[in-house]
Amino acid sequence: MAETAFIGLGSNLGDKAAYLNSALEKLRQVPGISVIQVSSFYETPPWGYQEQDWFLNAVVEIQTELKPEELLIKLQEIETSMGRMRSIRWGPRTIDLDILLYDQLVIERQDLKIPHPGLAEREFALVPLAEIAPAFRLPDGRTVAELVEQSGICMKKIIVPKMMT
Ligand code: A4P
Ligand code: MG
Repeated sequence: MAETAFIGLGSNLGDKAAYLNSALEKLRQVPGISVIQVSSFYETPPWGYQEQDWFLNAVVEIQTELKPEELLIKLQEIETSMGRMRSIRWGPRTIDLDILLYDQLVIERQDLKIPHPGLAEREFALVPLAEIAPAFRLPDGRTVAELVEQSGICMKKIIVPKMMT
């Protein structure tokens, strides 16, 4: 049975919009993944390691037949195919694909944590997620909109550039 999942996309090197669009195209081509909705692309200040360029972030809703572990492997293959190198933690990257939510599943493994542990504090993930799925329920029963409200995040703080497709 297909499950609903949300993937966070981020890029802060080179032509960021082209990297996001290319990752979306590659996601569409994966057997067992259907892209349902894509958020706007958001320009966001770097979080964590600050000595780097601003990011372009987005969130995509998918329906997938893949199990979470299989989905993670596919996302990592896409990252690698797009020249992603892992050097500095939280550092610059051509493309970063994170599983934010997968149905109402909770996974607590070293290599896979769902919901994504940073979700509640990260405007760059929460704002695009709330744009496309405010009513989606987290494993704890709260909706995405309730999480945004409780986190005190201001939805208008992030610049939304023109849709670049
Ligand atoms: N991993 C565990 N759970 C997951 C999950 N739910 N989805 C593991 C994806 N991967 C998950 O990730 C390290 C390991 O996390 C993987 O091997 C996987 O098994 P990584 O992508 O190799 O390294 P990373 O991305 O540098 O580390 P991390 O901790 O994932 O960083 P984040 O949390 O992705 O943060 N600022 C703005 N404005 N926008 C951004 O997009 N991104 C980061 C990276 C920092 N600052 C940012 C942004
Ligand atoms: Mg990551």
